[in-house]
Amino acid sequence: MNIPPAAASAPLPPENGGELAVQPDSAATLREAILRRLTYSVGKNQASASEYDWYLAVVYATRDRIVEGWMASTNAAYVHGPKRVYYLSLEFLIGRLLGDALNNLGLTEAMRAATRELGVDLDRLRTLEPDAALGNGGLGRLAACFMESMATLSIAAHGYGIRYDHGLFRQVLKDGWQQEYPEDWLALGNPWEFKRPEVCYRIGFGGAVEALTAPDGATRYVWKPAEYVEAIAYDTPVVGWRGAHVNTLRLWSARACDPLQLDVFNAGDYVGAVADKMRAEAISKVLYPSDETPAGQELRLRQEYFFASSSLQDALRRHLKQYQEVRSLAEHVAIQLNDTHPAISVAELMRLLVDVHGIAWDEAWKITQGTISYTNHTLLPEALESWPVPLLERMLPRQMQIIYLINALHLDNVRKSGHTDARLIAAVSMIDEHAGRRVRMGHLAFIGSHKVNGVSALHSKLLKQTVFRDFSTLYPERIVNKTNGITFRRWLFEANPGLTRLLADTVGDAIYDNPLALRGVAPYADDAAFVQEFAAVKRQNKVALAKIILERCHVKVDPDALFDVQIKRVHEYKRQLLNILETVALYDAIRAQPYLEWAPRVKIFAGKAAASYHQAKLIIKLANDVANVINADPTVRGLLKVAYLPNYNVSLAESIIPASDLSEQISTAGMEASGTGNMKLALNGALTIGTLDGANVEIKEHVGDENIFIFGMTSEQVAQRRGRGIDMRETIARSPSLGEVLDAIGSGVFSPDDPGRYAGLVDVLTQHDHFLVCEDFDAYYACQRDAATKWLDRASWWKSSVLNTAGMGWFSSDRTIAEYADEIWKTQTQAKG
Ligand code: F58
Repeated sequence: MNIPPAAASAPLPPENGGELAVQPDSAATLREAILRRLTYSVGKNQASASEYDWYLAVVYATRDRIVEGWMASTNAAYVHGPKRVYYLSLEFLIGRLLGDALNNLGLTEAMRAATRELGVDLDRLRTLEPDAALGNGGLGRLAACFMESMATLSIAAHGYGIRYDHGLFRQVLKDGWQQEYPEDWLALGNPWEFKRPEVCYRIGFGGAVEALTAPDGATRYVWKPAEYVEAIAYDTPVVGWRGAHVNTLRLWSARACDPLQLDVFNAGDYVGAVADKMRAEAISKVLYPSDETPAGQELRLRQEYFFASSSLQDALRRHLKQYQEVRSLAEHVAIQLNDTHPAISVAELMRLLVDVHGIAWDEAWKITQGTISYTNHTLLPEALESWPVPLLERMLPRQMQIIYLINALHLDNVRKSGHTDARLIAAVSMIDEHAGRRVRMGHLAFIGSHKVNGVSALHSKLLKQTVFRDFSTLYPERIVNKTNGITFRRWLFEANPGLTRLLADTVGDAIYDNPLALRGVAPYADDAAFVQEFAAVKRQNKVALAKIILERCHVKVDPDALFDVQIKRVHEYKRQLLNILETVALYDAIRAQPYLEWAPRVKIFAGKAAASYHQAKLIIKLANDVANVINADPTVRGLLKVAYLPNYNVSLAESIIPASDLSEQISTAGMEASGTGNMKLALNGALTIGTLDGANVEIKEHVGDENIFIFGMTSEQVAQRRGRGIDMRETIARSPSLGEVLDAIGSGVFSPDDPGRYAGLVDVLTQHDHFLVCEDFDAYYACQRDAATKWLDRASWWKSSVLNTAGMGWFSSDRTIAEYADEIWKTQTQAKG
């Protein structure tokens, strides 16, 4: 895709004195650059180069074009002193970087031509890059979108996280069962990163705290850890749109202070000699190891502290270098905690300020609160982190002392402000006394922050009413909303070049710099010529996806059928099960009434279940069992097909999303904090079928009620319904269709090899349906029929589809980040377009 230069009015980056950071290279220059890199960095000549060698040479040549801008951006932050932002996240789901970098540098077409001249295909090379899957799902992908938007808006930002040796597992479907295999994204090295061995911090664990009395009588606390681990920095440049600004994603890798115990080795115990090294390096080995065992829990807490402490030490070092003192930290630095995983930062920053830098407690507390803010991503009680007090006392004794003191002072303030009610005091305490004593990390993050945000309007409202109800009464100004967004560079320009070209040709190049310019497409929703081209782009994307489905699922699908897509982590609250039940009901209906005009449909699923989440894994198996039966049934005559694409990741999402017609966003209302897949799909012209949950509510407002299919209970109705109990026998008795579906699944129609496989699952739905699948079933089924009716009236469908794309500009993560910058971080942005 050839992206035109920015409009003359677009502000130019300050660090280059008004010049665009990147002057587009010609294909000839790039070709030379690739060949130089092939020779001097990869050590190969053209004759002996493998595809992967070419890939490396292309990445190096691309990276070279980022590095100068990177240094300029880094320097500018020291010279001009803008407020810096540190985004602390245990997850960055960045995916492949080559397409992103080329696209943002405006070099995609020149690079394509350069590689073609060298006899290699750029698109093929791009597929050789492993997906960097350093995250589970939405939370991690949001961090990646935010990094790109912060660079685009020229915010002086660093992302801080962990450089896991193994990211999210690779999912294989064996006979429909999920199997997990380690992901080895670093097996062939990582050409994007720069190791910084000189940036190394010692991170302590365990030991004891000594109280020392200074000559003036004051007490100083000195933590003497029993063990140290080193954190080594690896930097990846993150280039913003049009290459104007480049930020750093700094990921920490754990290294033992001593590579081995020589005396133990010399005594012949070769395994024992490296035991300490193994223990230290386990910290950055795997993303979210299972926290079901005590050992696993401890490792997870070690990860959290390891990355929080190294990031804070690094941020303080940079601040000291620039300002020679730490007192002005809150003026110059904003630290955003992505969920509670980095919440130990509150105690650690206090420790660094008080114990290491000698700041008095009260002043240190002001600095900490002024610097830190926290984003909540879930209301699910089981997902709210808390750590056993004994574990914290053992592993981080000084931080635990600090937490106790923060809590005591906080509860004092609560009492002083007239709230003496014991229930409220217990509810806002950082220590949960219910099931053994535990530290509530959400409370710690809340108290240590000047702002706390939810990720959609509904979620922020519910935060105030539920998880932080009492806090919200005590600190009414603290909770704000920042509805999530997505970067259009990856999720529209790169993933859907055909649609991007059409949109730009129709309403102009403004769409490249101003997402709201997409509104200009709305008047074309009734324009037959435009709609024809719009539909043609979609069809082309569907043909490409059909090929992937054939290759990976061995299912042949018709690109002219309605592609009905549910792609996300598999979780009961997301209700993949509701979708499967509807699939079975539709299958029954097609067979019962073959003479009706059915809209041919392909149900496409993709998503991973957490390795220890047995119910979610059973749901994946059910989807696959249902697929096998339906796909093999000739009486369906191809009117319904089901495909479960294995190993969902960012790259697969980039192929599925542009090819989707219908986007399934059917969580139990009140349970999906926001969703961001919903935004990606609607932007690419898919119509949403969904509940009034998370950001669906705002998507509805932006695309218009006629262009979205909303069904089911609202969050208030969900709360009421649960209040009446979650036994669904009466509900099922009222819905013959649901009853039949449950009978079929429960009696083994889809699992003849093991007829009892789903009996337990059906029992849960019948008698303990916490996610209210049964209660919403009829409304969902009816809404799906409305969707089918609209599909059969293609003019109406395409009109709605165009209006979805036209209405989604507001969901750009540039808008979200600009809001964080204005209202939370108080840092200036270099607004685009
Ligand atoms: C997601 N959370 C929310 N958590 O579910 C989604 O609604 C929201 O759009 C997104 O955050 C971004 O705000 C999420 O992805 C996780 O992946 C957990 C991380 C910790 C382990 C369990 C999963």
